[in-house]
Amino acid sequence: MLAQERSYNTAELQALDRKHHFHPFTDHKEMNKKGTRVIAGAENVYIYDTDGNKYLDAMSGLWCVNIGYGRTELAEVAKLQMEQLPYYNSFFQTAQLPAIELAEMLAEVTPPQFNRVFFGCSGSDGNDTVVRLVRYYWQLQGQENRNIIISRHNAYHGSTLAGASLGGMQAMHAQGGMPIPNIEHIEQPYHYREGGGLSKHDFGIKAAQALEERILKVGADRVAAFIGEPIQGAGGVIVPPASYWPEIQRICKKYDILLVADEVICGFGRTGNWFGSETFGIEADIMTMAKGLSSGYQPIGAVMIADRVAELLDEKGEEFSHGYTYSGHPVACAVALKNLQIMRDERIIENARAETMDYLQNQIRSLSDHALIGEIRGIGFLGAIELVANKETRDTFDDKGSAGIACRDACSENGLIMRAVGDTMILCPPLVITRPQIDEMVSKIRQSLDTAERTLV
Ligand code: PXG
Repeated sequence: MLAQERSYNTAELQALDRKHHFHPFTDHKEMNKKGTRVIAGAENVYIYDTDGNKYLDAMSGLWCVNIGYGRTELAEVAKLQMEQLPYYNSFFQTAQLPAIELAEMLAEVTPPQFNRVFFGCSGSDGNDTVVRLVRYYWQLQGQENRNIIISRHNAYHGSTLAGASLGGMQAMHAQGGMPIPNIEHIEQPYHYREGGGLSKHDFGIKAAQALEERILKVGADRVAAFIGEPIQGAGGVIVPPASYWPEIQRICKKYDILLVADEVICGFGRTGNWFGSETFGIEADIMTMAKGLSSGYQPIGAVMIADRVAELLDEKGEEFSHGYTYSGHPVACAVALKNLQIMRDERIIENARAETMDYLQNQIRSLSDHALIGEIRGIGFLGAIELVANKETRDTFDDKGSAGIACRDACSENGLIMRAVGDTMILCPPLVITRPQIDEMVSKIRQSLDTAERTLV
């Protein structure tokens, strides 16, 4: 019997949850007013709660279920692997088959400069690894002072101390002594809100040149790396102008600074190519990956290391004093490997690109006549709908994200899961979403916008 067909006592589950569960990124007072939505099962692009309600999950969980829910092949490999070898580590010169095979597969699907991988459990710990790795890289070359990493305001790189410090989220920094030392933040390429009247092209160049200005300010011999998401996800799906990344690349090359692409959201087909770096022509030295790596079926993250970095580590390095008990966890690796094999063998990215990607982007843009919509942006299977009170002035209803909350709540009433980042509604559906499902999603969005509009004015 499928989870969604069983019967549950939702009120009892909610009471237990309220009593014992401290949730991530949750205002518990708000949540407890209505009780958590308890999810019981999922299939394809739909999730089901314990009251039997069905929702189209336009967020792929948390930007991760790229392959869609319910792929039993992944459950089967997890079972087999647990029976054969549920755990062994990769420390102290040992290895096991799934980690070796996944490493080989990652070398195959990532851009050509990548042939080595360090495994972790999430995107956050991956970015901790990045901080350790880039500082170690410069240390090995006798440049200990090259330890500054430049990131951007409104970036999201995770929730560990290093991840949140690299990120540019003020609310996170405000809760506990962050950023850690030697992290700098520059402006983000957010044309709609911060373009200052410039064309997209000129603004993209200007936003990228903030990197050069900061490098010169802190001293070129101090800067170890620049990190960026090809498209900022949690910041509100900020799609940079086409001029942005080539200019960032040029500046990194000029000052010999490592370029880190945080592909945690953009990786594994999200932008219509295997990696966001390919969509934007970024030639990264390091890539952080998680989420779509296993389509969220297992917690796993990975940091890809380009040959030029790996060769130096091999040549000059001793022991890299860093690693996690679950680095290269065999069950997580086996599941991730199967996920990637399915993506490759079923040509999920190529098919989605050919059949639904442009359709999705066109359909969401068909909403632009709605009175609440200021801007619609997106690439591949990522989209953002920014809500405003006034299309001309771009004014919002307030600075509390009320429009976003109203629309998000209306969505869930209408059987649609969307995420609100302030007043920006986010779309990140599984890559296997079909055209009729896109139609269903877009019509539910329009319906929800209408409801939100009525509550706001
Ligand atoms: N980098 C990026 C670009 C991310 O989007 C992380 C790193 C951290 O990954 P882990 O696996 O440690 O969560 C992320 C995660 C949201 C939301 O509300 C976004 C993320 C995670 C949780 C919530 O949009 N992104």
